[in-house]
Amino acid sequence: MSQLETAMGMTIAVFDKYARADGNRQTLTKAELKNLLQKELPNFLSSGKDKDAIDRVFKNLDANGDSQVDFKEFVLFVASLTCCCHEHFEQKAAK
Ligand SMILES: [Ca+2]
Repeated sequence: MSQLETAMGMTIAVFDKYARADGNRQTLTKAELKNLLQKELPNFLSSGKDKDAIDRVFKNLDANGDSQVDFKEFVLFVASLTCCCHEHFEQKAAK
């Protein structure tokens, strides 16, 4: 597999790993999302480890408001986070 194919496969695998923790394997509950963020994106939450931070992230990700984060909602989040990283590194490179 190419690097990009591997990255796509890993994104799916990470979602699946946390989404399967309880009941519905197609979606992340707030508890599952919290677990995922703490383990997979520890730096993302470092500024706010409180419950409010998780609540805010969950609300932002749950675009259709069904109190679950599905794969589409998750992958959009990963994509926008990746864009932020890209911008960050471009700014660094420009200096
Ligand atoms: Ca949702």
